Amino acid sequence: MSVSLSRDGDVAVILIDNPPVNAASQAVRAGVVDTLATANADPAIAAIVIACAGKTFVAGADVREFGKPPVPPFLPDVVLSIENSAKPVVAAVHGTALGGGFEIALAAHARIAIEDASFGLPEVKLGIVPGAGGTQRLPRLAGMVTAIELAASGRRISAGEAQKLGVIDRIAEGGLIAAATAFARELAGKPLRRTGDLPVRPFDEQQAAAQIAAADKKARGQISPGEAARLVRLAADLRLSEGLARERAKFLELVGSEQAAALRYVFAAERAAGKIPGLEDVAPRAIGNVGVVGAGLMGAGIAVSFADAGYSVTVVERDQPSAEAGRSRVESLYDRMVKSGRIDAAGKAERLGRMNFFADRAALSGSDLVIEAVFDDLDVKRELFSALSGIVRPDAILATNTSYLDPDAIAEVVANPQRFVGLHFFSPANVMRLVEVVRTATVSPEVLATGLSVVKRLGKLGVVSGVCEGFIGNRIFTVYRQHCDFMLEEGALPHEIDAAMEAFGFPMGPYAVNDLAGLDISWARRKRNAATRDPSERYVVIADRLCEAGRFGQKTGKGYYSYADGRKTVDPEVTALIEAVSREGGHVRRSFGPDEIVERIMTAIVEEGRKILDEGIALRASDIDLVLINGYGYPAWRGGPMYQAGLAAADAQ
Ligand code: 3H9
Repeated sequence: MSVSLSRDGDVAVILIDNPPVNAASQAVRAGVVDTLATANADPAIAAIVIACAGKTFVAGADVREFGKPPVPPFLPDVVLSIENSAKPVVAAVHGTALGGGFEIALAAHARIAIEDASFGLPEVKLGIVPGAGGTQRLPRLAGMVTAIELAASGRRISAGEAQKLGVIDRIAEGGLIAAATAFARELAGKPLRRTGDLPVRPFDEQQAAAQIAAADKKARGQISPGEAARLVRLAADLRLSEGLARERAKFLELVGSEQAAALRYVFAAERAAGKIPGLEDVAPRAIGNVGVVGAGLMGAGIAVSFADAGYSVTVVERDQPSAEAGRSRVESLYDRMVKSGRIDAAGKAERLGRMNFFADRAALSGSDLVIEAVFDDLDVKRELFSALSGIVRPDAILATNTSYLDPDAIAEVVANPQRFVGLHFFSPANVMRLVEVVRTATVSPEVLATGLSVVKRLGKLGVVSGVCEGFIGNRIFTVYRQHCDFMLEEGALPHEIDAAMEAFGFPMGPYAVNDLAGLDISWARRKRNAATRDPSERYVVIADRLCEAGRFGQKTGKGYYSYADGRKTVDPEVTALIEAVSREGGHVRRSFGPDEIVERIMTAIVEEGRKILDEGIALRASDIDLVLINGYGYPAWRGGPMYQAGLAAADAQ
C-alpha cells in the first residue's frame, strides 16, 4: 500500500510511502483520492494531514510514466480534490517537495515544513511546465515576480525562504507530523483558505514582461522556461479553472516533445553516471577534513566548493604571501556571492570559519582527503605527491586535479597508490557542476567510490573517466577545437563559427571562450609538446600566430576578437592573419554556412566519442553527453551528441 490513513483523535493522517522519493505514481494518486474521500466522509474527522514516509515529501510526478499513456486519476484532479476538500488539509513537508509534490502542498489549505525542507518547480529542467496547478497557485501565494522566477528557473527554495515568501505557513518545532496534526486541529471548523481563491497581488507589468523575455533568452532554444513564465503571468488574467486548463494543455504538448524526451534522457543519464559496475556493494569512506594544495583560481574555487558543502578545509600554499593571497581570493569569491544575494554575511563568515590557510604542508597531516591544484607540470606534481606521501596519514586519499597529465605517472611516486585518484574540476570550480573522477590504474574501489560520493556531496556531478590525454572532456574538446581551426583555415571566420555554435545552443562559441580563458596557457602547452607532435598530423598555426602577436584574449584587449572599447568586435587584423595562413597552406578559402559548421563539429565530436567508448575511457555514451553538457555548455535540451547520433538510447533510458 503506497498510501495509508491513520487517525490521531479527530485528525486523519494520510501517509504516502512510495520509495525512493515518493513520486506521485498512479497508485499514489489513487491512494490520495481514496483516503481523502474516506477522511471527508468520516464524521469523527475534523481535519487532515498529508505527509510522507521515508527521506522526502513527494518529489514530483513519476517521470517513468511520462511518454506512456496517462492513467487516471490525473495529478491535477488529485490536487483539485485536495483544494476542494471540505475539511482543512495541512501538507507536512520534509525533504524536497518538487514539481507535483510542491503542487500538492500548494493546493493544501496550509503548509508546515521542517527547517531543512526545500521546495521547487523543476519541471522546466525536464523540458515541461508544471502540470498540476503550480503555475497558477504559486503566484497567488508568492507574488507574480517570485513565481515567474521560480517556475522559469526551477530554482529550489529553503523552508525559511518559503516562509518569508508566504509560500508556507510554519516551520515545525519538534516532530513534523505532531506539529502538523496540531496545526490541522487549529484549522478545524474555520473557513478554509483555498490557494486557488486568492487574488494575484498587483505587480509590476514591465518587470514581469522583462522576466519572460529574459527566460526565453537565457534558455537559448529550450522552450519550457519561457512557457512556464508565460503561464504564471496568465494567472493574473484568468480565472483559476481557465488558467489550469491552459497549463494542462501546455504540459501535455510539451511532455510529448523532443526536448522533453532529451531532457528525460539527461535526467536518467545523471542517475546512471553514479552507478559504476563493480562498486555496487562498496561503501564510500567518511570524509571530514579536506586539504587543498594551491590556492590559485582553481584551488580557491575547489576550496570554496568544499567549504560550501560543510567540509573543514585546510588550504596550503608555498609561502606566507601566497597563502594570504589565497585567502583574499577565497574571500573575494564569497564577496561576489554575498553581492549576488546567494549567501549573506553570516553565511560568508560561517564558511570562512571552516577554512584555514597555511604556508606549510605539514598542516595537511590530519586531512582525510588532499587534492592538489598546483601548476600542471609532471615534475611539480610528482615532487608534491612524493612529499605528501610522507606527511598525510597512510590511508588518506590523495587526488590530483590535473587536466592533461598522466595520473598514472604521478601515482608512481605515491606511497599506497591505491588511494590515489583524479578529481578533475572545471573552472570556475565553485560554479561548474562537472567533476571527472579519474580512475587511475592503481585506485581501489573504495577510494573511487569515495571520490564519487564526495563529488555528490559537493552538489556536483561526478562522471568516471579512464586515463587518456585530456580525459573525456578535454580530449573531445581538443578535437572540436581542431575542426574549428580547420574550418578557419579553409574559409570560415571566428565570428561565423561562434555564431553557429551559439545558435545551436552553446552559451558562447569556441573562440569567444578562448578569448575569455586566455590563449597563452594552451600556447605554452603546445610549445612544450612541439617536439613530440606527429609531423604528419594537420596543424593549424593561427592560434600560435595570434599569441606571437601578443593577442592573448580579453586580458590583453585582443585575441580572436578585439575588445578595444570593452565590446567584442571582429578585428580585420585577425581576418587578414587567417587569410594569410590559408594562403601559405595552399587552401582556397570558401564560405561555410551555420549548418555545415555545426555538422562538421558534431561529426568530429561523435567520432571521438565512439573511440572513447571503444577504448573504455567512458563507461557509457550517456557519460560523454553529461561531460559535454556540464563541462562545456552543450545544450542539455538536445540530449548531447551521442544521444543525437542515436548511440546512447539504450544507455540511460
Ligand atoms: C512533475 O512533477 C510534473 C508535474 O508538474 C505535473 C504532472 C501532471 N520519478 O536523484 P536520486 C528516482 S515532473 C521517478 O539519486 P537524491 C531516481 O531515478 C517531476 N523516479 O536521489 C533514482 O532511482 P534509481 C518533477 C524518480 O537523493 C532514485 O529516485 N520532479 C523521480 O540524490 C533516487 O534519485 C523532479 O524533477 C521521479 N520524479 O535526490 C524531481 N525522482 O535509484 C527529480 C527521482 O533507480 N528528482 N527518482 O536510479 C530529484 O531532483 C532528485 O531525485 C531528488 C532526490 C532531489 C528528489
